[in-house]
Amino acid sequence: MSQTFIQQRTERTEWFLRDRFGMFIHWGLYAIPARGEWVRSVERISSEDYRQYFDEFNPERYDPKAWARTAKEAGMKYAVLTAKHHDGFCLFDSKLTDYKSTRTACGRDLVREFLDAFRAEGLKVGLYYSLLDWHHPDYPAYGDRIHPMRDNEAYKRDPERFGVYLDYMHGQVRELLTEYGKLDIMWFDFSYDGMKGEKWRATELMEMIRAQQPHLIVDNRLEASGEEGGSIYTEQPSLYSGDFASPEQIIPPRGVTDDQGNSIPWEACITLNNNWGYGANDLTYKSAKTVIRKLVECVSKNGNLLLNVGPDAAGEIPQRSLTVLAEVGEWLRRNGDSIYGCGEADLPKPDWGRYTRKGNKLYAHVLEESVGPVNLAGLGDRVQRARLLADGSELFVTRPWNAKLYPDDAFFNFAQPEHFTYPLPDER
Ligand code: FHN
Repeated sequence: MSQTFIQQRTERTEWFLRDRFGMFIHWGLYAIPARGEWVRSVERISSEDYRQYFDEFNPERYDPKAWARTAKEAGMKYAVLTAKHHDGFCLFDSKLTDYKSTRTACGRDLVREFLDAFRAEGLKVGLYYSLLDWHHPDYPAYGDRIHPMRDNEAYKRDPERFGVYLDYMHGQVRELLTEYGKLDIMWFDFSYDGMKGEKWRATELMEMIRAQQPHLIVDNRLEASGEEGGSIYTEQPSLYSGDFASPEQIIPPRGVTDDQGNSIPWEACITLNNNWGYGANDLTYKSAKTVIRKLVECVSKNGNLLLNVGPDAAGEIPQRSLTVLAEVGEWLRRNGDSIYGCGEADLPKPDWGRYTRKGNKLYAHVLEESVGPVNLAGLGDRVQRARLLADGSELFVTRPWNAKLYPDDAFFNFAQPEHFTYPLPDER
């Protein structure tokens, strides 16, 4: 693929790499059983039995404006909502199916309300769209097969039949791109086994996407999954390799680079508890401290964090999620300069934490309790001054007591000057 392709990808993702922190929202019929979004497959729920959730779905407390305020106050700059997950239920008013929110008791176009509310709060907006579809009669999963995505008999047996599904899938993506205003992200999910790339007619799909919304950024899962990355990691990315890699429930040890070592846009998608969809009994929520540390780690490696919430069947984000997000937002209100617009610092990771960098500003995230001054090893005289970002207070930068031994070291200390054991600048 040409440098122009890479250059266009760089231009498209400029806002994405600046914003760094987004909200992932997995919501749909599976919020009623409240055992995660794979419940139909894992528990082998038949189409008939799963239909009960369609018949009763009526999220009366769905207030996307409240969701948008929550995301904004948490310091999130963009949000991605499931427009359709693997169960095939559409949260938007698709003309290609009746298996949609506007045909349930709520009668609402949940996607349109989400987009309007989050745009009104100034957030960028994205839609997740499942390539798999356990409901559509022409998708291999038709019928009640456990882990249907792994069982592709229908495709092998009758590609024509699967082609009918692909026309449906492409048609719905076109609906989302042409009837819901300017979108910022399309988050496809996911390729697997032999189902990747042209098996989805991905070139045709990407050409349509680029024609309809050329600025839109797309993830890499038209040819990849959460575990594998696809050609975006290579020097020859395909047309449908996507604009960013999407490691899932992990933060890559050294960030994400192509096979030439060039950093490429990436976003770690991570759940707040252990479920993407609402899990009523899943109380394994990460603390705000953990979320902040993971956000710092992503940015220190040139990546984004897409943090997931799973609203309940009433349409509300769980209180435990709200509590964590509020605390993260408080930290970002005071320390967001060290996250937004920042990236890796091209310095060895210090023992005490991580660096992020923006231009000539270096942010030292001291994550380990330090005994005495914090060593900015290797930075020596390059550090002109230090300030505590949260309140702007001065931190004295000192040189080691035997500078000859540590010529490239500099230290700063959170303690007040009288606690210093080193000569203060004016005493040198
Ligand atoms: O199977 C899905 C899963 O339900 C969830 O949507 C995640 C989010 O990235 N993607 C797939 C698993 O990789």
